[in-house]
Formats: sequence, C-alpha cells, structure tokens
Amino acid sequence: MRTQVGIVGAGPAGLMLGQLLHLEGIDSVIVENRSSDHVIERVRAGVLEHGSVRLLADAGVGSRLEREGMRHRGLSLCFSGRRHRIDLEALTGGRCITVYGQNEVVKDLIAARRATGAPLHFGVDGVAIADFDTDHARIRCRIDGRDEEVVCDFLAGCDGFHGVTRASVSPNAYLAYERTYPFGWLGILAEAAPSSDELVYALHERGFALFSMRSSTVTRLYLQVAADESLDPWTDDRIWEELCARFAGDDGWTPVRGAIWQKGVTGMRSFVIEPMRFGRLFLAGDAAHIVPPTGAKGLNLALADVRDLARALAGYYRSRRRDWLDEYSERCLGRAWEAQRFACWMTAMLHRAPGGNGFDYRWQLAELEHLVRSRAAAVSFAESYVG
Ligand code: RFL
Ligand code: PHB
Repeated sequence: MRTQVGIVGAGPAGLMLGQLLHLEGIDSVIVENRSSDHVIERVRAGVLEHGSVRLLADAGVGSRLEREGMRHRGLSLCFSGRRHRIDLEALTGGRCITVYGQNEVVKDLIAARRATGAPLHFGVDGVAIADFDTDHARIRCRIDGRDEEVVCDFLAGCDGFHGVTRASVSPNAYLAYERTYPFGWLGILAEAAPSSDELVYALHERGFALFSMRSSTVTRLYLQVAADESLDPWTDDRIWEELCARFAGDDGWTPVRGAIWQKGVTGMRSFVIEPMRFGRLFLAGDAAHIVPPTGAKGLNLALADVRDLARALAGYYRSRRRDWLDEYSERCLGRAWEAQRFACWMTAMLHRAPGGNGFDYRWQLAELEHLVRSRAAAVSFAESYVG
C-alpha cells in the first residue's frame, strides 16, 4: 500500500488530521489497534475551546456540535463553603467554551472519514513503524489477518501516550519532561439532569471535585482519589455522599443524583517530549504531551497540533515549502508548555496533596480568594481557560 501520510491512531488527533488532509486533497491511511466501538465509547474529555469549535466547523464536522454542544459562558469555583461565578464571556471579550463529549467528536470524525471512503482500519495488530528518516517511511501491521506494509512520504504519530510511534524513536534523539501527581480522578457518568448550567470546580478539605455534564440528562462528575484507588469500595451511595460533601456550600446547591452507568479511575501526569519531529515522523496530541485534566486542555492541544501539521503538509505538497514543517515542533511545544503552566497551576490550587500540611491548604484558599477578588487575576484565568 502506498500513501502520502500514514497516520497511527484514530483518536481525535489522527481522525482530525485525516479529515484536514482530505480537504487539502492529500491521501492518508489511518491504522488503529482498537475496535471502532472501543474508540467511540472511551469516555474522556468534555470541554472544547472556542478555537477547537471553529476548527471542527471549518473542517466540515461541526453541524451536530453546533446543534447539540452546550455553550457555557461561565463556570463556578467552590471553596470555603461558597460558590463564586467566573464570567468567562465578560472577562474575555465574548469567548466561551462548549461542552461536547470527546466521544461525540470522535463519532463525527469517523462518520466524515467513512463518507470520504478513505482508508481507516480498526482492530489492526502488531503496528510498527520504520525508515522515518527516509522518504519511504513505513508502517508494518496486520490488517484482517494479512501482513501489510504502508509506504508513506510522512508519518503522523497520533497514537496517544502509550502508543508505538514515540517508543520507536531512539531515546538519544529527544528529551522527555515528566511529573506524576500523587492523586487521580474517579469519574462517573450519571443519568441525572445537570443541576447547574455550568461547570463547578471545588476545593474541599476532603479534596477536589468537579461537576460537569454531557447533555440535558447526563451529568459527568469527578472526585480526587488516590492515584491507585480501587473502585471496589466506591459504592454509588458513597460516591454521591462524597460529592455532596465536597460541593456543600451556603447556597444549598448540590448535584442531582441519578443512576451511575460508568465509573473509572484515571491517574494524572504532566509529560512533554522535545522535539516532536524526527525526520519524517511527526508526533501529535497525547503521543507528544500530556496535561493533567484540571485545565481541560488535552483534546484542544491535540486538535491544535494537527491543525498546524495539516497546514505544514499542505504547504509542502502545494509548493514544496518546508518551513512550516520545520517550525512544527517549536510552535506546538510553545502551546503545550503554556497549557502545562495553566494545568499544573490549576491542579496545585484545587487538589489536596497527600501529606500536605495546613500551610498548603491555606495557600490554596488564598490563591482562590485572589482569583475571585482580583479582576486582573480572573481575566488571566479566563483567558487561559477559554484558550
Ligand atoms: P488518544 O485519544 O489517546 O488517541 C490515540 C489513539 O491511538 C490508538 N493507539 C494505537 N493505534 C495503533 N497502534 C498502536 N500501537 C496504538 N496505540 C494506541 C489508541 O487506541 C487511540 O485510539 O490521543 P489523541 O488523539 O492525542 O487525543 C488526546 C485526548 O484524548 C486527550 O488529550 C484528552 O482526552 C484529555 N482530556 C481532556 N482534554 C480536554 O481538552 N478537555 C477536557 O475536558 C479533558 N478532560 C481528558 C479529560 C482526559 C481524561 N483522561 C481519561 C485521561 C478528562 C479525563 C478524565
Ligand atoms: C469533563 O467534562 O469531562 C471535564 C470538564 C472539565 C475538565 C475536565 C473534564 O477540566
């Protein structure tokens, strides 16, 4: 098989890249090791920045998002028993976020890919890459039990943090920066009408909690737990009690309870690899950088990476210009470190570090007080949050 761009991974980054290249008349082959059901059902992000919404619309995959996405003009911070609204729209001159599940984004992108008839292979075994220092880069894999080799001009590593593309690069060729956090998130989806129109981030003595949603009937909630927390002791009743305790405030607001139909624990990490390009291999999204989910940046960064990569590849095929390809890594890394700055700060402000002392907690409360009292601080927060 021969193609112009071989894409490993059919998450948001790989699928979006395939769509943007298709619009530029550039051929690609996408190989994904999991099934399409698994990729669609994997529950992850929910917050799209303004720029991501525009990118999806410009790429022709924004019509359902336009109809079903929930535009949020603000959010609340809850601490010391009080909720404080941050008016994102007013603080940023009109920018908002849109709540729309990552799995819906993926569903829309798969439908668009299928409509083009371009190759998209799920359930592919034994994916390996080679020769990416030449213009005959290769993906070797087994598709439907047959050994296949995809020969390409360029390779895009869109296979997430645990993928095979980054692992195929010599460790001498890059620097990796990493921080793991001593806590994780227990996330649930519940059949319950959201009792707030906007997200609520809470810091409580018992730890962090986050109220989010997926639709007018589905609530998404998270609790800070230990990084290696077992789900076993977390009965539905205990989860609701803990959520209510952490959101408790003087206005009596509380999440509406409902049947919990999905539960999972995710560890948290920060990770950045420098550079993101190795010859003709370009890493994008979680394959190159991970941010803790507190800042809601990971999906947005992944989409921004492939927007830049598609533009650079289009420049190359249209007029053989290489400067955008050469600048790719630096552009993406600048954005990734800015997201890292914001996500690390939000994480530190809103989580209770195990072993932390009273000083840490008082500092966190002072930081939150400053954020809700100082317009300058609120503007800075809102600008970073909406992207
Ligand atoms: P993905 O989504 O991990 O997709 C990678 C794909 O590659 C496949 N793959 C392989 N394919 C072929 N061969 C191999 N050897 C392969 N190995 C792996 C995988 O099966 C998968 O399909 O990476 P991508 O595309 O870079 O997208 C990144 C986002 O998924 C991620 O950054 C976000 O979900 C992060 N995130 C959030 N981001 C936001 O912008 N806003 C949010 O509100 C937000 N909330 C979150 C989040 C992530 C979370 N978790 C679970 C880590 C909330 C949570 C709880
Ligand atoms: C979500 O809705 O899943 C979500 C929202 C905000 C975050 C992280 C996740 O910071």
